[in-house]
Amino acid sequence: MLNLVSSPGSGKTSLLERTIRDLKGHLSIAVIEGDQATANDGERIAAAGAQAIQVNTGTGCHLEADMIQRGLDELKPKPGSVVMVENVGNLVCPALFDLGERAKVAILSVTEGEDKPEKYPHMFRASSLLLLNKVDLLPHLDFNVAKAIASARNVNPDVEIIQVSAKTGAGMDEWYAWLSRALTSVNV
Ligand SMILES: Nc1nc2c(ncn2[C@@H]2O[C@H](COP(=O)(O)OP(=O)(O)OP(=O)(O)O)[C@@H](O)[C@H]2O)c(=O)[nH]1
Ligand SMILES: [Mg+2]
Repeated sequence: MLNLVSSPGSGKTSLLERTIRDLKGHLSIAVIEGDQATANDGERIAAAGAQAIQVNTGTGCHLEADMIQRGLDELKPKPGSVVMVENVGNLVCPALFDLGERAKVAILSVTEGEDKPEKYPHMFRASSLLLLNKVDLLPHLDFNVAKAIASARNVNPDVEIIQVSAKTGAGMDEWYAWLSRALTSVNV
């Protein structure tokens, strides 16, 4: 199980949709979607072809382990499958809760500014992997990739970083390779 954490709109659901479509037939993926309200993301995941359940947290700003337990009871993921948890979008509270995941994966998109890792260090320190998303937009922005990478490594020297675009598919093979390694190792 991986716990996807990020600010709202960085592209968590888009990355999951593309991953599900690209890995269809190779990897069984089940998704627990966390949002304060709406079933939008659960519906998007189902349309992409994966089992999904939607958890609405109301006023809550993060998922907790008992919600995951109830979600898993309902999902009943097949042995050998990957459960992707899309946490509620924000860079603060999801960092503090262990859901029983193998790893947290942080997503930062290039429209958010390079300094986010240092401003929200707990989230980036708790994550094993950082997906830097929306790199297709770089030609239109002042975003400095080297600065963003330095900011992430400043708070978490061990974090792995992969530049991706859920829109064009750039870098996604590297993410799938990471996923494949995570499936076969205990420490990611
Ligand atoms: N250009 C571009 N747009 C993207 C990319 N990934 C996502 N988007 C767009 O960014 C917006 C938000 O994407 P979502 O996938 O809904 O983001 P999210 O992180 O799941 O959002 P919440 O669940 O609300 O926190 C949508 O309009 C996507 O089409 C990308 O790689 N490039
Ligand atoms: Mg989403």
